[in-house]
Amino acid sequence: KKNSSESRGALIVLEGLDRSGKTSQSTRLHSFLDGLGYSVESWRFPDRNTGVGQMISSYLANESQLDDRAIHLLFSANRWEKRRLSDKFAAFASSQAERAASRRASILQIQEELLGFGDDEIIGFLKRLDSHVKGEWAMKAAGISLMETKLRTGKTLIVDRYSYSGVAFSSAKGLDIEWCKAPEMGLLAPDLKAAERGGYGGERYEQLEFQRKVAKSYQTLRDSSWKTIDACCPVEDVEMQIREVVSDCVVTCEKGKSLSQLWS
Ligand code: 2DT
Repeated sequence: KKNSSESRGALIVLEGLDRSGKTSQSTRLHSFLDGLGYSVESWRFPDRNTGVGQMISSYLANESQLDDRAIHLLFSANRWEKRRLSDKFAAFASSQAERAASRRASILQIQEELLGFGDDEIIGFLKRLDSHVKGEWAMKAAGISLMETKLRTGKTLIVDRYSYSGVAFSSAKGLDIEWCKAPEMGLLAPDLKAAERGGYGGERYEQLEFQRKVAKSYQTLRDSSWKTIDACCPVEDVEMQIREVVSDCVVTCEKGKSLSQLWS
């Protein structure tokens, strides 16, 4: 694989209105990067598989009603919960940090025990930490996010919707934009946001009038990592536009562009 554990992967976010083709484009992009030899993983928000995700899913399907602010915070919580390493690993890491600090176990022994976790990204990360710092490394590992661990160990993440959807959709309902941004603060900022323009959407939000408001909210969130893709043309053309901006981005990240946090 091209992204050796030495260089980091890119955090690529695809945003856009409903039915703008994000999901099929993210699949196409995944195969493209995979074909170039990158190690890639695809995520999407909302992640409907978690407990919070199930509440979101039933809200979107109009099976439950929630206050606008409550659903906003659930969408945000859904990103924060994905940030965490598993409780099991966090507990393990801090107990091992203690063992290493008091020299009851060598770094090597602990690394071997880590193999039981089977998450090669986490192991790879821990192995590269400076063994001279002794106990500190496991502490660091316990505090670092799953997303960051993956990126730092060379995995490129393609994320279908992220905080921008969170802010754009909720502020389109009339909530204050700064209030909407606040709970996203501290999540990792993407290296590239490919925002698809054009196209729109049986779920709750798929009405033209509302989509127009969302489009307006997206505009206010634009910054330098934001590349607009014209999604009105044939899918292959959209695919090419995305390939171009992504190719630049993965190379910059490989060369060591630093990670930052929202909303910087
Ligand atoms: P999908 O159809 O892509 O699953 O999205 N949404 C999404 C929000 O309102 N806030 C968020 O934070 C996110 C990630 C956009 C389902 C809908 O959920 C909206 C469309």
